[in-house]
Amino acid sequence: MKPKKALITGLTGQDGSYLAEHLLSLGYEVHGLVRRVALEDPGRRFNRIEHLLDQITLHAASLESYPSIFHIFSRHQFDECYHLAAQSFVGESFADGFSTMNTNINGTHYMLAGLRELQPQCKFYFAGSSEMFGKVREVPQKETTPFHPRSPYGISKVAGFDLTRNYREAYGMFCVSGIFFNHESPRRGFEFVTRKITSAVAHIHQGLASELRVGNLEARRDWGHAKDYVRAMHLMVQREEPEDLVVASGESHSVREFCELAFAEVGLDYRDYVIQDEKFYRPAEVEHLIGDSSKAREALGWEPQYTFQELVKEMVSRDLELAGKAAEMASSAGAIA
Ligand code: G4F
Repeated sequence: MKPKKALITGLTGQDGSYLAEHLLSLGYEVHGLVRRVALEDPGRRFNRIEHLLDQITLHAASLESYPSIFHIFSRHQFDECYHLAAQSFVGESFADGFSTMNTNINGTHYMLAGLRELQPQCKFYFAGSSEMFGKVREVPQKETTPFHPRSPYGISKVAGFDLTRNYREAYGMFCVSGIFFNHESPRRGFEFVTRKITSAVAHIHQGLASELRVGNLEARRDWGHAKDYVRAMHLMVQREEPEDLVVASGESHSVREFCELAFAEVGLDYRDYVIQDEKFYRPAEVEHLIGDSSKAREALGWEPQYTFQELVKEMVSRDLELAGKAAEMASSAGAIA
């Protein structure tokens, strides 16, 4: 049988890299849509997918250019398309809401429009977000909880979610959104709070830093492991009928608890190092996210395999390795000087 062919946008990111690995392990032919600048600077941009480069096919295109997306869809047929690419840092969306809206809303619209025009049979997955719940109307949040986004990012995700549903309803395409709560890993970007914390823990432990400045320590998130969540994406696309589903761990922890646990991994007390700094507060905060994913668990037979504690442990351990190398390099540079 011919292998299934999947296109992933955002393949170089945390979720894209884990999803590519997962699909390859299932025998898929995996293609990625990446920006031309990434192809021109593979050393820096492909750090999460270096080990996959000889097993995947990359196409240069921009989510800001409909012709570039149309070009790919006119030359390659796909069975499944996972649209993960986005400006995904909420903090940055306050700094430049226009770029976030442009990439996230138009990018999603161009993908959907291109598929409708050229390959409407291709199944489409949209990476929705628990940020869409924003100022939450109920606890825990589930599929029927109304959205009340609190950032340009959240607003752009609601628009992407609505676009995805509209293509499903208007044109009968298999278009589905995962409403995913926060998911982290050692491949997380350093701007997100979890990685910022685990990286600081490792640097402090190695004597490379002395403090960690963060914003709101009381914000609560439902944090899972990205590896678990990409399995749920794939399962959602395998269903007979498209249905938007919440995927979450069902546990909520504060940023303070994350700090406490991460510093404790190296025997330190976070209170000696963590400083709250107004600079990292958001103009409008999402205070408390916790998901009810019972529908997804039943429909997909999905269960997360990682606990919160295992997630923190794995992230700290990876950052200790990296900081160890950085400390070695710093000391050998000092010896040469
Ligand atoms: O790690 P964060 O930046 O993630 P956030 O805003 O929850 O968004 C992430 O999860 C969403 C799913 O719900 C995704 F859609 C989105 O793309 C992204 O992956 O911040 C988490 C919390 C926030 O309440 C923030 O205010 O941590 C708080 N926080 C406190 N100090 C901080 C900091 N966040 C960051 N990034 N940096 C801080 O110093």
